[in-house]
Amino acid sequence: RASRPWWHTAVVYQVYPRSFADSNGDGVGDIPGITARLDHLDELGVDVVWLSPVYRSPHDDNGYDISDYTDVDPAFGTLADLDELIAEAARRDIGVVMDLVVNHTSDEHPWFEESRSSTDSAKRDWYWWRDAKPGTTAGEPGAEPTNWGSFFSGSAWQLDEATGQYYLHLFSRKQPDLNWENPEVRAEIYAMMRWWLKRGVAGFRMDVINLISKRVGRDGSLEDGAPRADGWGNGFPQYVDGPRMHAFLAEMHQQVFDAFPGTYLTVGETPGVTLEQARAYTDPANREVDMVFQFEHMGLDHGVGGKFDPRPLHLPDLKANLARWQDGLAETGWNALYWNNHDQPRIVSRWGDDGEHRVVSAKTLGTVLHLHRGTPYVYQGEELGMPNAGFTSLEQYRDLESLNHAADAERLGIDPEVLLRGLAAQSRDNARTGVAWDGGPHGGFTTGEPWIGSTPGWEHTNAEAARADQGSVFHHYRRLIELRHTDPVVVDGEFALLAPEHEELWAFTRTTAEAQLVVLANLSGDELAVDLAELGLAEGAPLRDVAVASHAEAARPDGEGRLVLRPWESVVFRRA
Ligand code: ISL
Repeated sequence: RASRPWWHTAVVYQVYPRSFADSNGDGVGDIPGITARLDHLDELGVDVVWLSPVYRSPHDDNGYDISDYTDVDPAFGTLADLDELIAEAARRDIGVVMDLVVNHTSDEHPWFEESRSSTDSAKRDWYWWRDAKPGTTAGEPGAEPTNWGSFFSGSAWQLDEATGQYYLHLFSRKQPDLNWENPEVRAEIYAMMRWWLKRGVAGFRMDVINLISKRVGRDGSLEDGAPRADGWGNGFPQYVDGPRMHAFLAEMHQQVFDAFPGTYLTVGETPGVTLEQARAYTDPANREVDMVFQFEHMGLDHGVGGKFDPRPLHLPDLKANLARWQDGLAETGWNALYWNNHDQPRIVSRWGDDGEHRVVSAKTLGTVLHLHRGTPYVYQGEELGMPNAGFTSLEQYRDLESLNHAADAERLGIDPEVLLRGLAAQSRDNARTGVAWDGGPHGGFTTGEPWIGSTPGWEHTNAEAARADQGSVFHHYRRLIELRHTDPVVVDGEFALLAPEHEELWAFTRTTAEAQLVVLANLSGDELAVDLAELGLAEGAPLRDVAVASHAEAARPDGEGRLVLRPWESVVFRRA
């Protein structure tokens, strides 16, 4: 596979700049802070940094509401700072991938300001403006052009008093959706992307890219959705994977990436994506994107009331889900592998044990993910085994999804205790506290007052302590990344899930013509005896060589083909 693209063997590290490292003591992370910490990433061994948005923004959604795509927000630094970060990363063979947020802009973007200025503005059609529903009066309940609910509670439509029309915002009111049907909009976006490629970026992570094509009738009509639990309509069928999705992505590829020599990493964030759709998006023959983030596994602990109504994970569901994606994209397309990002609770708290077994459970979760086939993503702090934020009162939350949900809780009949429990388990703020660099105040994230509370435990869970301890989560992730870089079986090996129904054991093999990796992981706090014959592993070369393991002294099979895993222990054997 000499001709495979470089990102097949790469590992990506996501930086959420606001919470990574603060260089100037204002309590907000910034670009010079990232540059100063590049050696941490270099030691970890990652190939790419994906930077969550650093563009100019009013920060209604922490930078996912952009008011200038070609400038850096003063809170994060300057364009010169960013150029320096890109250059310093390149010196360490690390590429910088930018976040591309083009389903919507900020309502403070000049395009939207011009668009909203009058119904016959030249840019009116750059966004989704619609009259109140026929037979209603604008502003009254039920007058919204469709019944779609927003991702962040409430209607997806906002009335603009000045012109008497509504605009669409699938996310916050300050994130109006761009109208991709308009060719001028697309041309502006492609030009902006080329501008970034010229600046030396390694690619793009494309925010909610599968929502850009809305299902719109010839007469401009948009259809209502079926009622959802909160009373609003589910617009998903009207804007997820819409009719012109593939045309838009293919056009983007041609207008942007084909215009520059070299290969880039492109990853689409695609909520609600199906395996079949993902195959089409990532089939190299279609020339759209390299890989997509799927969300099915992230929904496995969501209850009937949605993400803030969590239920326990049933391990066989998770194993089956990832296995299905492994098989589904084995021949065509490519997987993006992740446990965490800035929108999800911390994995060690979510599906590991952030108490007694924090270190080993974080390592084992890392092992199972990184031994799958695809490109793994590590979210800042995951390599330290950082747990959830541990917030216990509403005042501690900053995220607008969480705050809007809290504001809606009474109407939804959610008891305040239940609300706090739901937020503590699932709020996006769990992943947005400052990274703990050392044992100092706020874990050394800032010398000032951080913009959000700090995750307790930085005295022991911090980067300095982790780097000094060969048994840390950090060194385990470093070994997993190194294994991917040195062992082609990790990259290419065919995936086979063993014992799919087992509720504690996660076992699978990765196999090429030359060698096989056998992954055995105990996803429970109890000792677990594994019978190799039952798993079909008794045949073939003995399991002797350990490729990577959660414990310094890894479990070994005894003479009878039995192997006992300690609580949360995992071991990866390699045999020829
Ligand atoms: O986090 C979510 C809700 O729990 C997801 O539905 C999330 O909103 C969705 O994946 C889209 O996320 C992306 O776009 C949003 C932004 O708020 C997220 O941070 C970003 O990752 C709007 O730009």
